[in-house]
Amino acid sequence: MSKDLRIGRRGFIGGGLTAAAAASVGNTGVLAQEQAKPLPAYVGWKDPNAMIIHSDQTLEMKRDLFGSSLITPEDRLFVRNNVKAPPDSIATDRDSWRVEFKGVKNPKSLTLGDLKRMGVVTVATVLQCSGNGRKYFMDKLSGDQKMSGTPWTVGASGCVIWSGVPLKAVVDALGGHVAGVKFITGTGGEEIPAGLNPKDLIVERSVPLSNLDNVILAWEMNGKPLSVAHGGPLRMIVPGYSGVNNVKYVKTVALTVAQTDARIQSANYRYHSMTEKPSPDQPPVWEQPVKSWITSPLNVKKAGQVQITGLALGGMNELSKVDVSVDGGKTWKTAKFVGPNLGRFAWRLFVLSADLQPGEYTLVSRARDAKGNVQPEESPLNGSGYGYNGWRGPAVKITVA
Ligand SMILES: Nc1nc2c(c(=O)[nH]1)N[C@H]1C(S)=C(S)[C@@H](COP(=O)(O)O)O[C@H]1N2
Ligand SMILES: [Mo]
Repeated sequence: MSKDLRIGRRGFIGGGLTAAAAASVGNTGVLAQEQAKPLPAYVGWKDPNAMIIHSDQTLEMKRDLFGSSLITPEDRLFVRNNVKAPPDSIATDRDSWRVEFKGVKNPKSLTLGDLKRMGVVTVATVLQCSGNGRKYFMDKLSGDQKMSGTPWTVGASGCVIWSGVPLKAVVDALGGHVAGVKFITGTGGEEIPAGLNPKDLIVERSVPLSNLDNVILAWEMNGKPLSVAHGGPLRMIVPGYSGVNNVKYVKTVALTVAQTDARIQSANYRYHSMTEKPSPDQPPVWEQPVKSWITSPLNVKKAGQVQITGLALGGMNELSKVDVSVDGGKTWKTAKFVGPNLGRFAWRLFVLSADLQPGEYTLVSRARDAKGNVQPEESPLNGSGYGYNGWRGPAVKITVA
């Protein structure tokens, strides 16, 4: 039923209604269906009231739940699996989980127990699906333009604290990397069903070797052993890089000369135009761009003093400033950063105190990083809807009475 509605929604768009009208018509129905779905068993412990269930493999956190304490609790954090998640039994004996290290002078298989003896660091990062905000691209499609993928708004994101061993410490202990390598390639531990081509399904991602000082192999999230849903027993974290590069249940870490030819690297997660087919020579989805959005208020307000709050991330860079507009981007005021700065890979909370008289307001925010990159009004459209960081898309319309 919900599948039919989805097809119906695309049908509407193809059928010549304006994209916005189609989205609002279609969406009410799709949302109603989504709310009715129960949580899938492997994430049955999530807060059911916090999640928008797009499918069993794609669960988004509701926008009004970002809160104002920076860290996203695990029971609300979005979930995205490209293939079916492995069973919880892979984490029965966590310390015996094995990881194969390749592309080092002394290649070796190490257990999680071994890794825990080699070093420990913590890092706060924004974990965000590469397609977060795809809905804002979809809303603007015209004519016969089509885009597939989950229509995430802002909730395929969270800021979490990881603890684990720096990959550099492991590579050093194994004699350093062999000559000529250019990438760090992590492989997920999902079992590929027999009869299917592993290259088509395996979650194997390559990122540039320049990340060697940042990457950690994490066994803990927000102070607890990492759940299987979020990649336990062990996950490769590439701080600043979008979701897909953070390989869950990592079972092989290889320093490689070339990027993997797995489909998820070679064809998927590439920036390509609406008309091009994905190919390995297009830019990969790696570093996250500077981005922000309003988290409160999201609806009707009483006239008077209002604290307008939001979240901003700099991707690879520190943030320098966030501006907020209550008139849809005509005029801007600089917001204040609030609370601890958990480092350049985390997001920051910002607030603008405003005196709002009765009327209609459109709240938007625009972040700038320390290198001078600023959020554009709209992100350039790309065929798969990756990397949306426009300030216009997540605008909030409120009525002040
Ligand atoms: N092994 C493995 N790692 C994976 C995935 C996956 O399907 N399998 N999905 C990726 C994608 S597309 C995203 S957005 C994030 C989602 O992380 P989360 O489910 O912990 O929120 O994990 C990434 N790492
Ligand atoms: Mo993703």
